[in-house]
Amino acid sequence: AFLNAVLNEPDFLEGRTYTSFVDDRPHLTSVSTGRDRASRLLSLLADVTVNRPHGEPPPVPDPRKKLPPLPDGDPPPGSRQQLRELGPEGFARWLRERQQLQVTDTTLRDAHQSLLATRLRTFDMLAAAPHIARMLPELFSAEVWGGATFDVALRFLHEDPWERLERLREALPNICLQMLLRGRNAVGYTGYPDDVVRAFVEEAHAAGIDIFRIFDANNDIDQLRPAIEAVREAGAVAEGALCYTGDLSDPREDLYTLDYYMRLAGQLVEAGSHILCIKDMAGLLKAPAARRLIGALRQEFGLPVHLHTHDTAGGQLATYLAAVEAGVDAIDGAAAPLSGMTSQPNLSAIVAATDHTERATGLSLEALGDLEPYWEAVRSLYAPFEAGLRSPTGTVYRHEIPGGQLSNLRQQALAMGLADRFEEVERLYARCDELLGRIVKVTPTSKVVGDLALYLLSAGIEPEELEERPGDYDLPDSVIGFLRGELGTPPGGWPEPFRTRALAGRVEAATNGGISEADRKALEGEDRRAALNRLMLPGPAKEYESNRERYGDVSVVPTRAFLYGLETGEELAVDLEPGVRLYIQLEAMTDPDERGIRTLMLTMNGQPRPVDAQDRS
Ligand code: 3PY
Ligand code: ZN
Repeated sequence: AFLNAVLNEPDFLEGRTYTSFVDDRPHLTSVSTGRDRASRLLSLLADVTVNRPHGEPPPVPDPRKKLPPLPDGDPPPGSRQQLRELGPEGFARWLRERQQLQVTDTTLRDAHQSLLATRLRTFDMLAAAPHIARMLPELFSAEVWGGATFDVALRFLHEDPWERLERLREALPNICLQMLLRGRNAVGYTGYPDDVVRAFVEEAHAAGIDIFRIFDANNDIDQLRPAIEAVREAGAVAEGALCYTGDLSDPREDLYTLDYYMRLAGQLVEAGSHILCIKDMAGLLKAPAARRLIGALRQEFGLPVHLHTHDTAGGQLATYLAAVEAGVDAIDGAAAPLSGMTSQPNLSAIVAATDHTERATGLSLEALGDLEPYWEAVRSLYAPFEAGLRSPTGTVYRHEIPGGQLSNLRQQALAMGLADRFEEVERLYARCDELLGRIVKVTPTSKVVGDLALYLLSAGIEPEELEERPGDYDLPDSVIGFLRGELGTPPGGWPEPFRTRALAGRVEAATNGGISEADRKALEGEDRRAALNRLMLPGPAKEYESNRERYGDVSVVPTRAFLYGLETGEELAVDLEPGVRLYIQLEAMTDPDERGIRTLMLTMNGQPRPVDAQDRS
C-alpha cells in the first residue's frame, strides 16, 4: 500500500524524485521507506548488469513457465496436522507403526547444497512450494533449512534465512518442515554456548521448523545432548542422527562396527531422541550394511528409523530397497533434476520402486513428473554453481568425501588452479583422514580434512613429511583447532604422536568461554534473530546487514536478473510484496566515464530512472 502511494505521487509519476522526496512527505515515512526499496533494488540490478559476476545468462526459459497449473483449493491435511494432533511422542509412534514408507523431500536443502553450492534462492523455492503442498501432500517432511543454507543465504544471497523459513512455512502449511542442526555447532562451524543453541532452536521452531535432525561430526553424545534437550523443550521433534562412516560389513573394520553404531544409538535414545536417523553423508552405506544396521536398530529400540544418504557412487537405491526390507520407516529423496550423484536419490525412482507393494509411499509419480520441468529449468539457471561432476564416482568408497563437500572441494580446487589434479586432492584427502585418526567426516570435521589436503597439495608437501614433522608447517587454523579438541574428541581417539608433535610450541588460542552479559541481553531482546546471526556467523551476518542496508530485500528479484542482470529491452516484473509490482526495463547503458561509472537508462513502471553503477572490470 505504501509503495503504491509513492508510485502514485505526482512528482514520482513524472520522474521528479530527489533525495528529500520522502522526507518532504512525512505521511509516507510513517509506514516504511518504500521509495527507497525500489531504488535500492535498481542499484543492485544496475550493479549486476554492469559487472555480470556470473557471466552471460544461460539460454533457459523462466522456470515459472514450466510449472503445472496450481491445483484448486487449500492444501490437503498432511504430516503437520498429524504432528499437531499427536505431539512429538505420538507422532514418532505413528511413524514407527505406519506400513507406508515415509519420504522426506530434500530438494530445498541438501539437494542444492550438494549440487549447486547451496545457492538455491528463496524466490525459486517459493514459486514451487504451493505446488508441493498440493501435489505431494503425502510427504513425511520437506527438509528446507539448516546445514550450509543459513550461512550461504547471509553470505552470498543477501537473504534473511529466517524470512525464508517463515515464507516457506506459510506456503507449506500441511507438511512438516525439517532442518539439519549440527549439534553444538548449530548452523556454523564451531561449538556455541548452550544458551545460543537453545535460543536458536526456540527461534527456529517458532519460525516453522517441526523436525530437527541433529548430528555431531564426531558422533560425540556430549555435543549432541544440549541440542536434543533444547528441541524437546521447544516442543519439537528431535531426530538424533548417527553419522555413518566406513563399512560395517567389512570384517577388517575395527572402529565403525555394528557395535559402535548400536552403542551410539543407545546414547541418542537415552538423550531423548524421538526418531533415530542414519546420516550417510558420503553415500557409503551399502545394501548389506543397511539391512543389518536397520534391522538391529529397529529390533533393539522402539524408535522409528529415518535413513539419509547421498548417491555419489550410484548404488543407493539398492541400499534403500534393502533398508525398506529391513523395515526402515522413512527415507530421503530429491526431485529428479536435483537428485543423484552427490545429492539424494531420485524421489521418482523411490516411488516407482515401491509402488504396488505394501510399503508404497502414497506419493504420485505423476505429480513428481509434472514438477520435473520446473526443477530442470531452475537447475539450468544456476549453471555457474555446478561442480562439474558428470557421473557417479566409485572412488568415494576410498576417500569418503561427503556429498556436499565433494562438489564444494571441486570448486575450491578450481579456484586454486588445481582443478586438473582433483584425483590428487582425493588421494590426499584419504591420507589426511588416516593421519588425523580415521575420523567421521562431516561438517565441520570434513572441512578440516579438506583444508589439510588442499594445503599439502598447494604447498607440495608429502603426507609422510607432514607426519614426521607436523610442527614445521604452517597448518590451516581448522586443523590446529581440531587437534586442540575444539570440535570434540574423535571416535578412534587422538592420532599420536602426530597430535602432540603438531601442537608443540604453538600459541594457545583464546578459549571461547561462554557468552557475555551483553550477548545474553541481545538474545533476550527484540532482535533475537539478528543477535543469533551475529553470534553464530559474525562475518556473514555483517555482510548480510550491509547488503540489506544497501539493496533491501533482494529475495523478491527473479533469479535470472539477480544472477545475470538485465538485458536491453527486456521487461522485468518484481513483486515487492503481494499487490505491489514493479516493471523494470533497461533502455540503454553508457560507456564508463573516467571514474569507471556507467549510467543505465532504466525505466520503472514506465518512468525514466537513470542509475549509475561502477564498472569494476
Ligand atoms: C551439513 O552439515 O551442512 C551437512 O549437510 C552435513 O552432511
Ligand atoms: Zn546430506
